[in-house]
Amino acid sequence: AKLYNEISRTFNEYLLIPNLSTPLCIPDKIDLTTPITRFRTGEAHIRLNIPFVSSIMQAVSDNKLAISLARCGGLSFIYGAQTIDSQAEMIRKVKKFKSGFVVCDSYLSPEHTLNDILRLKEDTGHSTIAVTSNGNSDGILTGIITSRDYRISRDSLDKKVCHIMTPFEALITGRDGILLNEANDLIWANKLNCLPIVNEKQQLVHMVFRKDYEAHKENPFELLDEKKSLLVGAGINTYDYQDRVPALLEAGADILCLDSSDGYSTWQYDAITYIKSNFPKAYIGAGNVVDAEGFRYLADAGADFVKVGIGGGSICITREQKGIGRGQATSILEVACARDRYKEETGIYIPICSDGGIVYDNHIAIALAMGADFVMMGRYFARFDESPGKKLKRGNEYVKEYWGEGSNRAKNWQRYSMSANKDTLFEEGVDSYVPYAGALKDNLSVTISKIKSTMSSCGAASIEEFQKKARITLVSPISIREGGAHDIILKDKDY
Ligand code: MZP
Repeated sequence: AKLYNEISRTFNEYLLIPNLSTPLCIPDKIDLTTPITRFRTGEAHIRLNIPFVSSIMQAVSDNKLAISLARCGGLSFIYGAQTIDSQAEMIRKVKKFKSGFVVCDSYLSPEHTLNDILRLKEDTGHSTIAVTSNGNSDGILTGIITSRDYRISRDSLDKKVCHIMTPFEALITGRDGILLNEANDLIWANKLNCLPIVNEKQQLVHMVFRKDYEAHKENPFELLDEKKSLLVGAGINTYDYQDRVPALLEAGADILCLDSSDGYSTWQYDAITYIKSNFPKAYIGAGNVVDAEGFRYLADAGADFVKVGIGGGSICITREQKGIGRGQATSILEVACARDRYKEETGIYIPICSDGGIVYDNHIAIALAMGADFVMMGRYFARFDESPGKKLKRGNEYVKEYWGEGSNRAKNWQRYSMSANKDTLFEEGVDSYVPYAGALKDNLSVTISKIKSTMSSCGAASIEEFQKKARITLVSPISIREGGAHDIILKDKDY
């Protein structure tokens, strides 16, 4: 046997050392976009607006959570431990929704405004509407706007009383365009750094963000009332991919991911090569692996991204049951080096995803700093209103159900076992509760704010820059204790 001298470590054992912060990396300027599929420099690839994907789990990623997360700029992989038809149906439900948002004007009478807004929502498939208003109609609008909508008052444009989205925020939140319907809304175009499209009477008919305009320069009218659907992924296994993949692609899945607790296997190699040769346009991630060898194997097979992590999931008992696994930080550090070597050798960049074991928001920042391009989380998302688990009251607290794919409850044996003998199957996951935390969007915006703040302290304005510049230090158990509140009496502690 080969004995590794290096200790296998977790994110909690590291801290980041600040670099020089400058006006270029204040939180508002930080770009969290990240690649999730392989590319050569300059080649097209899929990018997310924020580096978060939700786990391929029955307790996490159904269509409801997928819609919510995609609207915030992330992506869900709809769980694969269900029939092909029901998984495809979930994909279709997500694809029905559009990522843009519409701005309509309230210059009409209140009844008109209400009907117009409802019709616009219906017609465009957008569930978020921003309504421009003048002072008079504010009261009326308050009654008809839902929590997802925005009220934008012209009077407050400069005062910033109401929330006006900048193109950057629009990007971050996954919204990609705005529609206005009045010539004098040109002023808005400038404020929002958009380019106007005018009709033959020089009336403004549409506004687009500059980036979209560039892509449609030849015929900007192509963009009118254009609908972009939300991004969605889907988990698949190494057993029925020949039937499942065409159905999921047909339903509109943007990206697939082979879901296994141990992805360093010939089954994954065969599945990737089969999918790549039969569906050349399909994107497919693979995993999970924890070292350079596993990464290289899946990269050579053609994986578009590689997922890293064995045994670190909050509901996972694989390490106890099988003695297999590796600390998540050590795994990411090694795989990130392998990814960079692969890029030097072949010119191809293959994004890596850190999967499982994120306990605090700062672990996300550390994972990115160590080289992950995005993180996959289960426990984090299971806590929200949108996740499939039931919300229950336990004592004085609300909790949500969260169960592992390797638990008896999930029965997702394809993820764990190669054995045909059902009598010898054993659990690798547990059934549990997590504290209920409210709406996804509210929690995610706080997490994003913390990550941007960390990156700002580390002098990085993008994830790529963060990975290059980050200075990471190992901490002793005593200094971990020093990092929390200590040697004081907390006011809200019960005695
Ligand atoms: P966490 O975010 O809850 O810490 O970890 C979620 C990850 O744990 C999933 O993305 C998946 O890779 C892994 N997982 C899911 N089910 C099990 C299990 O039952 C598991 N053992 O380890």
